[in-house]
Amino acid sequence: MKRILTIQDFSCVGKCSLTVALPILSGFGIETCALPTALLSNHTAFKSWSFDNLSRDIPDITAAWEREKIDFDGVYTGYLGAKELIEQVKDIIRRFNRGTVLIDPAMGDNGKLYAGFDAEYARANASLCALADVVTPNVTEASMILGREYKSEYDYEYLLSLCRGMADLGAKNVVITGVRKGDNIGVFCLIDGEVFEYYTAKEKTDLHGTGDIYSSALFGGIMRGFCLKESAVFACEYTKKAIRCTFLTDNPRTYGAGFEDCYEDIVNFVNTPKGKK
Ligand code: PXL
Repeated sequence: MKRILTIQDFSCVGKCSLTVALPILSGFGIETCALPTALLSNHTAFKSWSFDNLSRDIPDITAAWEREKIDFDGVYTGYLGAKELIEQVKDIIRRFNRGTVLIDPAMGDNGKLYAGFDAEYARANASLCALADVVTPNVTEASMILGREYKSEYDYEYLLSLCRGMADLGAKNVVITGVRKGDNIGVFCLIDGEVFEYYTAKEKTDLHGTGDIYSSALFGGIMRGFCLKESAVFACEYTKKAIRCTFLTDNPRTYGAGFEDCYEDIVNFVNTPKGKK
């Protein structure tokens, strides 16, 4: 069984980051270790929250891992929460990773950075994205990291230039998430230097934490040996279904998407015949 490390915040309420990544990656049959970068009462799309930056704990944690000779078959990072964590995460990847790196530079959406982040934080993420085998920004994140104009209406050339910009930073493959195309939503990717796009019908409302569901499912697929395209397609379909499942319940939308209700899709995907891999 593959052992991976995911590094993101722990939001106690409102499914996102670790509370999404842990169950999804476990569902893929992957041993999932977790390093929380910050502890929040709830994510920052609620009206208020508490926030504790855990960067002070990281030196002791990594020293213990070193003593125990712990390492990982892959590292997946998401929302971090503070600028100093970026350098710490880069150091962890260098010291403990011996496989695939997925960087989801979670920091904003719809043209705006999340509460607590500024342009300096966005730009500082560029050097982390440089370490990625796969980087999964949305259009907002890619434009902010690259210091480019954000466009809410975009075309093929704009998306391709964002991908090339991310690749120029050093990211080997780029998956731009949450890309709108008419009534559809999906991903615009640069995989091994070639464009790949995949879209599904867009559900009626945006939901919080769906980028985390996408990246977790994508990383799960990759770590179970599916190619990046196959994993990207599955992650689109799974995210869409999780959103649809949410609307079958009366759970308030801030609490996150109902990915638990379509959990069996992960197991079915993992068991897809070998030819699909
Ligand atoms: O990836 C979304 C996310 C993760 N973690 C925290 C957040 C958000 C989005 O707002 O606030 C703490």
